[in-house]
Amino acid sequence: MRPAALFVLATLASIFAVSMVGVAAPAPAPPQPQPAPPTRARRAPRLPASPEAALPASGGGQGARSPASVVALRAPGPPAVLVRAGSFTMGSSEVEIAHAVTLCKLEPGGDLCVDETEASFANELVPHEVYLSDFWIDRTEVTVASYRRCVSAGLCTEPPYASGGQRFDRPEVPVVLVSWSDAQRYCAWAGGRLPTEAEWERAARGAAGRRYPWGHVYNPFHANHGRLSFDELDDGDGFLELAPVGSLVAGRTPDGIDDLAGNVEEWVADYYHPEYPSGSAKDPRGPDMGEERVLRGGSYILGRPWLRGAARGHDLPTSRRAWRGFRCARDA
Ligand SMILES: [Ca+2]
Ligand SMILES: [Ca+2]
Repeated sequence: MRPAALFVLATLASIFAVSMVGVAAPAPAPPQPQPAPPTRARRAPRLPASPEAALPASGGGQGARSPASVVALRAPGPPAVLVRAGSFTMGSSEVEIAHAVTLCKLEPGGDLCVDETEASFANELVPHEVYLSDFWIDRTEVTVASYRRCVSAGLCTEPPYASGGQRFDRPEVPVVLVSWSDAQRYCAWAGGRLPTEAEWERAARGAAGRRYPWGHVYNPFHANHGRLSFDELDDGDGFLELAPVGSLVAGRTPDGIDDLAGNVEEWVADYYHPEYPSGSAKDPRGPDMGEERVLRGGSYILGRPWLRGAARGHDLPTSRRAWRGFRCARDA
């Protein structure tokens, strides 16, 4: 189902991700029965024994540089945005998924994207009508500064920065190296909860189903993204690794929500299932059980197709990644 080229990419990417953090050069990754395509899903099987293995290149230092083309304003705004009740279409059609493959081919390593890549986006099927009640969602990803308050209160777990991720321990950037339970615990402490997958998609795509948080057309300066390449980091947006939350104002949704595409991918509440239930739904909360939890929005190591508002990632809830954080939601 998947081409050898993609397997080679996934294998080399694994080797690269580990070698970048300065640990002993690993033996080539053993062949896997079902090598994953170049999506977030490919990272799920290689859970690190320690957080170092989840850390990307250390060359970023503070992870940012600011070319003149990037306006790094962190304009103050409300901590949360109210999304009014209504219906929207969740998920993607076959045509939209084919377009995602086209987007993949535009990446630097796009020659490795073939039509079979379509399989990796098939988890967005099928489009279905969802009605959501009013809800609040955080305007930004949860920052290190905010998360630290919960740690100080004795209710949240300190992220394992000491294991090689000290450069991510900066107050203005999103907290990373957090498990799904860490995220859930923080949101409860803050008086909320993780957004449902449907709420997250509604926030990112709006009621009319735009492709990206800012609109329908990809713009590399509107999100802190990465790329499909052996080097997954891309500082063309001004940031090699984490950006302070709300840095890319042009990528804000019309509702005023920041970084729903890129920077850190975000845990949401739902268990992951590779296909949506058919039929319409009201305030869906996902499957009753599962092994993995859903991730949304792409990150600073992923390229354009994975930054779409409909794109879905997934991983074990105990996993911790240097490109993964969360934001909270609340009932209205
Ligand atoms: Ca970037
Ligand atoms: Ca994000």
